[in-house]
Amino acid sequence: MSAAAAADGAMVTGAAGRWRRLLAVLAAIAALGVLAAACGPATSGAPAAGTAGNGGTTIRITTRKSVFDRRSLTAPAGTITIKVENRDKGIPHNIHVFKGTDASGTSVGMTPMSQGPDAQVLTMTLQAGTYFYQCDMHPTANGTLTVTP
Ligand SMILES: [Cu+2]
Repeated sequence: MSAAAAADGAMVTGAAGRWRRLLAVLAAIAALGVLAAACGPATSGAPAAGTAGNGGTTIRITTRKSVFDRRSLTAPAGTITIKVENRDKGIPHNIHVFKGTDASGTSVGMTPMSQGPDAQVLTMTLQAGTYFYQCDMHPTANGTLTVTP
C-alpha cells in the first residue's frame, strides 16, 4: 500500500466518521423530538370525557343575517376551538368571547372583523364557567358558552 493510498484511506475514513457523527447527532435530535412529542400528551393529562382527544373540543357556529345560528354552546374545560362561518356576503362579523354573562366581562378571545363569506377559527383555553359571545359589529348576535368542569 502506498503512502498516498493510505492517506486517501484516512481521508475517506475521516469523512465517513464525520458523517457517522452527524448522523448520530441527527438521530439524537430526532429521538429528543419523539420524546418531546411523547411527553406532550402525558404532561397535559388524560382528556376529559367528551373531548376530541388532545386537540380539545371544536364547536361550529354560523353567522347568517347578522345573528349566530346557535345562542347556546357547551364544551368541557380545556382547549376550545370555535369555527365561525360567516355566510353574510359583504357583511363584516367576528366572534368575541367574554367571561361572565355579558360583554362587560374580561375578554378571553376574539377574531378580527371580516366580511363574509368567510370562515374564522378561535382557539381558547378556558376554565369551567359561564362565558358570553357576540359579534362586536352586531351585538344582538350573541349567546352563552357554558364550560363544564
Ligand atoms: Cu356581525
